[in-house]
Amino acid sequence: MTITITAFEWSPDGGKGLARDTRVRWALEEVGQPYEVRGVSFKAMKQPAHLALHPFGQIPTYQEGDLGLFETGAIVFHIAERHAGLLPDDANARARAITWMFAALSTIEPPILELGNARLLEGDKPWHEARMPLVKDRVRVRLDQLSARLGDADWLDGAFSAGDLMMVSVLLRLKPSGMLADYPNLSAYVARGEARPAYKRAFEAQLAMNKPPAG
Ligand SMILES: N[C@@H](CCC(=O)N[C@@H](CS)C(=O)NCC(=O)O)C(=O)O
Repeated sequence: MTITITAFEWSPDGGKGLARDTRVRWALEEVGQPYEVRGVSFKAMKQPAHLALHPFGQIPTYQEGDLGLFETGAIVFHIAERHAGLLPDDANARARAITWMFAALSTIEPPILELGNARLLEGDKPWHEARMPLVKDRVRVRLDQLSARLGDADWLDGAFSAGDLMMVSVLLRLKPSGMLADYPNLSAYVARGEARPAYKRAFEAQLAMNKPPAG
């Protein structure tokens, strides 16, 4: 059955791979599943046809036969459950890998998103300069803890898993801030993720379809 995902017709990051379709592409590449991509404009994302697929008017979505999914956590989990390669066979190790997926999305990603929003959307506010240290501190607390847990391991819990895929994807969003440079083990962890052939294919594919709007 054909898998179709949606992605920005033109991503605001100019093809740096930070839009969330990249993590879905990466998961599909890791498990060797072919997929098609339908680009959507910002305008189309808020229209009824797309809202039927994604109630919040966002990308990515995932369609496979009569199954329609949104939310990258659910999509990557679905891919990992259906195909070998992203979750361990051992039940406890599998549960821990899933725990890391949730940790990436619900503990690490929120302060990173907050930082991105503060930098991109609030730069002109009179309180911006005063607020930035607080926002950065919230990110640092989590990076300190994650760095301590990872230590000198290659991946968070044994072999590479969907938990690492999600964690690396989330940490990649910190790149523009330069904050990862203070954490050599996390920087190396992210670089290991980026070096995976499946990530490279996903990155190249999103870059190839990233065309600025005409005019
Ligand atoms: N929690 C959602 C977040 C989805 C999301 O924020 N998508 C962004 C692109 S990376 C988007 O569509 N932004 C446009 C908008 O919200 O209007 C997920 O993980 O799938």
